[in-house]
Amino acid sequence: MYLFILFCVLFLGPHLVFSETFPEYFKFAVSTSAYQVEGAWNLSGKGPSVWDWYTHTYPEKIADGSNGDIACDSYNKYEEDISFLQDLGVDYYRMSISWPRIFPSGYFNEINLEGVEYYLNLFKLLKAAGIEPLVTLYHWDLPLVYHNMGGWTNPLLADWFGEYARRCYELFGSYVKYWITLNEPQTTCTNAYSYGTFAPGYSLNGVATYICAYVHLLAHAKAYHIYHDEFYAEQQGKVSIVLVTYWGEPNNSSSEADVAAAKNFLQFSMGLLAHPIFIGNWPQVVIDEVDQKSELQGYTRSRLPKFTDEQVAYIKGTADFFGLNYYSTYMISDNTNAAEILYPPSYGTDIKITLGLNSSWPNSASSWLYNVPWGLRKLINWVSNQYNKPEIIITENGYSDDGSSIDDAGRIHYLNGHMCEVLRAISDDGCNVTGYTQWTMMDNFEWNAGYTERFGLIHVDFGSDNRTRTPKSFYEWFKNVVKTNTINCTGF
Ligand code: PNW
Repeated sequence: MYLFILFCVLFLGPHLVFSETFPEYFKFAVSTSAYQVEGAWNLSGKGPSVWDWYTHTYPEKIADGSNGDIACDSYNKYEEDISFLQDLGVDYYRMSISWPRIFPSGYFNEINLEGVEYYLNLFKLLKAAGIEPLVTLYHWDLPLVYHNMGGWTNPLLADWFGEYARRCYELFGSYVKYWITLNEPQTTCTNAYSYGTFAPGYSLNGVATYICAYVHLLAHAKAYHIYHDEFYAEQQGKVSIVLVTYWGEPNNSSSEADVAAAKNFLQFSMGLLAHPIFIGNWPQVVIDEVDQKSELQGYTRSRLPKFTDEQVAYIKGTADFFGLNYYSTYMISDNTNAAEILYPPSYGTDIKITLGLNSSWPNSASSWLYNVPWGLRKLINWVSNQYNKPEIIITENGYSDDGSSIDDAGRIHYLNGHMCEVLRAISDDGCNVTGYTQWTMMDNFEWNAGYTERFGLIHVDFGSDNRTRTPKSFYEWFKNVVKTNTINCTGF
């Protein structure tokens, strides 16, 4: 009998019971960002951001010609938003502060107290509801003046960002214990500075791509050090950054070239930002490839800006956990042809790969988003192995619908699969994942897709003046997972 019980505990336990229960310390959250939900773009003293300028100047670059002028109107409806969060029972709420809402000129010569008050009220209400704020300092809404001075290609932005971070720690640090400096520099440096699809719409592929990453890293490190030098002793919080990549699976796993190509892809996408922070300096493969190619292209210096030894040391170790976003996977093939293409220079030809998809993967309302749950487990393992087993918080993962129905079976399917893979990464693989954040709490302004792609667990009626919020089916499903701390992974 004892032997039988021992057998059950040791062998069956982890599979039958434990594999479906999240660890006790595990935290659940939902996420939003300021520009995507707040609205009130020019009210109560707020200054303009690069997204205000971009959507107003180039409406044709947004799928439905829309903008975030009103968005979900969360500037006025935050109390209702918080009551939804409370009802959901989440441990955290990931949100961002709009820099130009509190410093309208972008600089620190004037402060908009109404904007400060807004965030203080929000944090107080969250605390009262027992919800921990996880606050992103910068989620893409750069004060317009900095864009006019070159934005993320201007290294001085690192100092301005550092000062902005200092002011936020001073103003809000007694309420906020989890800070994210920057959201997804990878996405900014590709979509916004290389391909021209996000504000400010720069098409400076292969050059600005790396300058942008360089400036983000200096800015992040500055904000991290300011916290630890000036605030940590009193505030005792944690500071990190949110990084994203697709998982890259070798197209043909028995082809050495494809396996190497998939490795390169991950170093160029995730490694570009994570290696300097978690290991030190750019990944060697990025240095080698971009330097060599720049020379072949006749540049007098590499397109990859170099860090000094002091900068390498300054950036290294500036994360108290790993903020990881995951949405989808690509099949990666080696592309030796790209190695021969010299002009125009591009990030894509630097990596020398071809991106592919598997036709069996279910799609979403976003052309780039497929339902590939195992990619998340592989990515978590890859991050754990590359960066010495950091604490990982999944800071975004989500699925888009087209807004036509609140019956979102596709979302339940996507998130059930992904959350089960997170659980396996913890219980079967021993990765240190401590939290999971669903993107996003409610339908909102989805950047260049406008309101045509909806990631919310709450539907928002953008045609109604009061932006009526209606929970989708996934809402109750997620609420139950949060409440019971368990998930049914049969068939996933
Ligand atoms: C993230 N891609 O952006 C952002 O942090 C959110 O603001 C955004 O709403 C959410 O994901 C959904 O898109 C991404 O092309 C944008 O792979 C684009 C990609 C990934 C993430």
